[in-house]
Amino acid sequence: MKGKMWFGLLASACTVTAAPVAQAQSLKVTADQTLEAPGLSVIAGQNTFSPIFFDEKNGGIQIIMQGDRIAADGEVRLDPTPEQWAPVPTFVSRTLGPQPNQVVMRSAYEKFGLSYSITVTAEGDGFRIAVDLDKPLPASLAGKAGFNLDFLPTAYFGKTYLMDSDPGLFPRNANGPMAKDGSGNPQPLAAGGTSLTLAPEDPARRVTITSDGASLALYDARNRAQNGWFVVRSLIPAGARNNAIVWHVRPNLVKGWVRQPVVSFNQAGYTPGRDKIALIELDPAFKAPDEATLVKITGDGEKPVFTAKVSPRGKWMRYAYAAFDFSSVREPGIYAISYAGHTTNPFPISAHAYDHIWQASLDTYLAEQMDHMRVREQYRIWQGTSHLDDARQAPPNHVHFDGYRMGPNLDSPYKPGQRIPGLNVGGWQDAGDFDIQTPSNAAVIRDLVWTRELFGLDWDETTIDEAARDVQIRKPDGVPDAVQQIRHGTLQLLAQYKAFGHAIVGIISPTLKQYTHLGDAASQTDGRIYDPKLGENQINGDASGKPDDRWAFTTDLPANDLAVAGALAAASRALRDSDPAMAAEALAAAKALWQAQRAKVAAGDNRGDGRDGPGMIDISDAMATIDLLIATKGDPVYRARLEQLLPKIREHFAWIGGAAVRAIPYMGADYRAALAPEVRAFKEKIDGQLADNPFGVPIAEGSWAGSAQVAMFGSSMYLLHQAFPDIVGPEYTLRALDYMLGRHPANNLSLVSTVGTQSKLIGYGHNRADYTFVPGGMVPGVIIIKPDFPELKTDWPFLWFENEYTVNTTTAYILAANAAIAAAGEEH
Ligand SMILES: [Ca+2]
Ligand SMILES: [Ca+2]
Repeated sequence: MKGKMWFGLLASACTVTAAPVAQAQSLKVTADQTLEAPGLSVIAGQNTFSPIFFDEKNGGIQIIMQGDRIAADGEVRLDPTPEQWAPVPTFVSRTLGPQPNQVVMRSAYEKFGLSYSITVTAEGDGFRIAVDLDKPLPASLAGKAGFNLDFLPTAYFGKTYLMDSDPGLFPRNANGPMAKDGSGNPQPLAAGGTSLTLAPEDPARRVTITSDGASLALYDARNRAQNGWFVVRSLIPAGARNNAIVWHVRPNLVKGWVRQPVVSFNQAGYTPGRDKIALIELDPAFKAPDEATLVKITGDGEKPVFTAKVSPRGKWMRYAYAAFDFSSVREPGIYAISYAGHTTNPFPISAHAYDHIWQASLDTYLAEQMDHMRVREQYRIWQGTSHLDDARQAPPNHVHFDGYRMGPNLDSPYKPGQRIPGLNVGGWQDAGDFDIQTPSNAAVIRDLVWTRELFGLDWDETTIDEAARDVQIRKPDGVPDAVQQIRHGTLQLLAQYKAFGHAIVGIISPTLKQYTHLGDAASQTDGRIYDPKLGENQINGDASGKPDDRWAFTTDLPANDLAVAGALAAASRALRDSDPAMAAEALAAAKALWQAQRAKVAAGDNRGDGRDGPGMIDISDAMATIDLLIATKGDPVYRARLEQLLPKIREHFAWIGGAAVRAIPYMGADYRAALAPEVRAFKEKIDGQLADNPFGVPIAEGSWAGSAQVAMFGSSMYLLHQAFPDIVGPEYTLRALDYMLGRHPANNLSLVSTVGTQSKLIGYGHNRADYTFVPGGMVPGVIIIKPDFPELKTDWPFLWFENEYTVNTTTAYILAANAAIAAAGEEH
């Protein structure tokens, strides 16, 4: 099979060396059933399409080339440019094939009567893909089903392609052409050839695909949706079965390529007295020096000031790690780390290093997410006044495309489609989409109240005028922004309570077309209340005939009620001075919501909205009880309940432990004595778990990256440290800060946009189509592409599981950052 035509002209330079080198570079199957060569991983059927989000660009056959995952979703698809919610195949199995270095993936579209295997076999210095159908295509799929392989747009911007010998440029912007039939389908950029080379000029990105039989087409799926990729496709010929599609894929292997070390540290720098440990992430094939040097940078240039041996930190995922400890350097200044011939970007050692690490999260990101307000920052309007037409009652028995679902009972006095007055106030748009998720809104309130109670949080940089629905960033109004934000969230939670007598699941766009909205929140709906008596384009005062008002999903879920009870109890404390009437109303609602859940909690009613894990009812009950206990300064009702909850606190200590110690001042000495062994046991357990990775924080390995868990870990450990300083030290909280601000796998960017010397500046916020950021937002961070590839893309904004800011992740950061500042203050 070597020396075939597809091997091509470009290979000649690489093949002049002797056969053993080519041999060494050919793909080999691993114990994890991936195919690996130096600088190349081909993974098939390891990451599957999501049951909630469908196409996440993390399924099928994927190619990691010289350290970047440049291709994904190699699968049979029913459309040349499928969108996120288009039909996706069901993963059936992954096995090793009968030939050496061969992986066989089986998939199916049951609904369409299509099942097949895709066989990936090492071939030369690339691989062969063969699609074998169990039966020829059903007539309904002829001319529709094809094999697609998606290439990451940012990997190919500014580069060229060759379809056979016909050259083309990858467009920087989606520029069509579109089919003229009004279908909304893009036409291919190039088609009709049997050989396609992507980026022939770039050895790090060059991939040649040759098809036996079926011709190749190249599409720009961004013509249909901004998050589309470049799609290479062959249609499956009618009647074909075995070898229905055969591709030979040859990613260029750069001879001797080794991934360069990633030196990761806190991009905000370090306070002089604290520990300072950089981690070095190493390709196991890299010849790693055993020393690193700290250099100091002044107006006269840079000079080495400290050199030390690095200490091995073991292997984790596909990399090896080493630590460079420069804690002994305390002199304020600008520093950088020099390792293996490369010097990092600079960072400060300074008593002021953390003076401004969380403020943008509060005064800019959270302000930008405020619903029902106009948000201005000097010349820039972040959004016009949004969603004034909230909200209509969602119908029963409805499964919504974003995971919301309504059962047969509405738990609401309103009829399906009926307008619910009063909901068009307060709250935050949860994330890069524009819905109000009640539990995350409740978490934002709690985080802000706790940060204020524990650490102050008197920052004022923003004018917030609820009556005028007006927000102006960079214009202090004399009122702490946190208090104003707490009030803004409370307005929404109380509005829900007044309308329904309970918390609801949330408020979201009724149609997919509206949901995919990108840009200004104010234009997601027309802001006018839907009146069915008006024609679609008719307007009458504040009403219109457009049924674009968001829907309220009103199911009464005990865990949500308790989350809201806790948030309202917390809010009552924060608002006591500035708005005693609202504080009293919030506390009364919190008590009533808590009381109304007693029978359901006793019955173990653990219903969720499909997003919550099991056990949430106990966690929510404990959290609500603690916030009510604090709000009532030790009401015996909540004391008694918290005593009863001790076994649940023990069971879910990672979630509740930090909160549990906040209750100590209101409980008897027995309570503290009961917690002490739990804290000790938890510390032992967590130390054991954390030894599994070099970063010293819990790293999520699921389908959404875990910066939020790291933030919660940081603040919980600080609360445990405060209450039991002899058991838990401040180092966990500082490690959490280090992780969030850059000391994490994959790269060294701070996960909080604009915080630190280098941060994530291409995020999945409302402005993601512009490849920009919302200052202060924290992204989820590093995901594990299974089986072992840690990924945080730097230049592509559309992977929500790595890049999407959420409000409660960001407020969890505000709390954790303040805890870390306090922890750093203890280390002298
Ligand atoms: Ca303010
Ligand atoms: Ca409307």
